[in-house]
Amino acid sequence: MERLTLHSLAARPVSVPLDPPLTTASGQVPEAPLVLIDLHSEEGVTGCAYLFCYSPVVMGPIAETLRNIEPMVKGAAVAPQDLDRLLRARFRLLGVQGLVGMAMAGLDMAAWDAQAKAAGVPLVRLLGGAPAAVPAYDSHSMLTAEKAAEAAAAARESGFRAFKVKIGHATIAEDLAVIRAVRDAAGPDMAVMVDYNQSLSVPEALARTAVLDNEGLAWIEEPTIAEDFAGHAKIARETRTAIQFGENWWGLPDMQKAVAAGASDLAMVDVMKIGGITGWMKAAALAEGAGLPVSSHLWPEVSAHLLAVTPTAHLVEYLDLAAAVLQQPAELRDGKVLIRDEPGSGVAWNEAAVARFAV
Ligand code: SMN
Ligand code: MG
Repeated sequence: MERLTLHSLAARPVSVPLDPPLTTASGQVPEAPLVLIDLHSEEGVTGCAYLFCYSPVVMGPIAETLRNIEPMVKGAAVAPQDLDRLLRARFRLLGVQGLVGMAMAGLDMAAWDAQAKAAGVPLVRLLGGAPAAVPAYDSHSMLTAEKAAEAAAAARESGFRAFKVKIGHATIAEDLAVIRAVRDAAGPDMAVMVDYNQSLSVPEALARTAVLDNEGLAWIEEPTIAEDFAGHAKIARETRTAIQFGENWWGLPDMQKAVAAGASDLAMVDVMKIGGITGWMKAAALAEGAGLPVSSHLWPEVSAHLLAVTPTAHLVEYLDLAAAVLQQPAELRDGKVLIRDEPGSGVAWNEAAVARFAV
């Protein structure tokens, strides 16, 4: 790693319109509330990263948290492991989940981006891998059967071999109608996944997965609330279809508890909540040890680099919520996300768009 000294942090809240709004069984996200981070080094290299805040309520507080962290790290080496250790010590009493964890993950992602840019290599090479085309799945909102069929047909046309739709409609019959419309439109070769976004009680999930087990799905995601590891484990034990889970794990402790509980058959790692690039690499090792295939959650451009060095890599989620403010959104070819052989993690701002969506 290059010798870089942290000079300053900039944190800019932007709200990116989503058309159509992201719709899940647990709520809608009409606009993507992001915080864009620029980590400026004294040597003139700037690392970039963004945070997805889920709710606009926390955009300002997270940006403010990053500004308040700046004096703690100003003058420090842009060394992700050291920064992580320093901030964990500072926040030992508070704990590093929630807003602080999100801010720390953003700092980590920006630090790794700065290091990759300073070294003149893509993040994947800094991590010991090489640019690749990473298999992806086309990830969609909760849709009507008709809209889901249209999206699935378009996904097949553009070369995707895997497709996810969110479900959790009022009845299992409505869920089935969507799944069968997707299957009809996408054909038998398409892997089809569904995402309940935590919307079912355990008994309701058991009732619904008993029916879905006959639909040949590649995975059923987050059937019950994210904090209920035992509930997910019960559903995983009693469901033949693979249970996908993990986008809401706050760091390695949550993942370790989930693995110990046998909560799922697959692991979905969110590069922000897991603790940035540094957290992801620990999660990848834990997943390898536990034999869990790893898929990513959001951040398709960064996650492609990470999956290319993840031993049990499965699929990158193609759902690009920050595309409107990125100079180069994730590049797709034949159902795969391409890792560009260019310096950094793939995050750089389209400043005109940032100005347009600034909050
Ligand atoms: C999801 C949830 C919340 C915001 C974006 C996406 C979803 C997914 O659970 O798996 O993409
Ligand atoms: Mg999900």
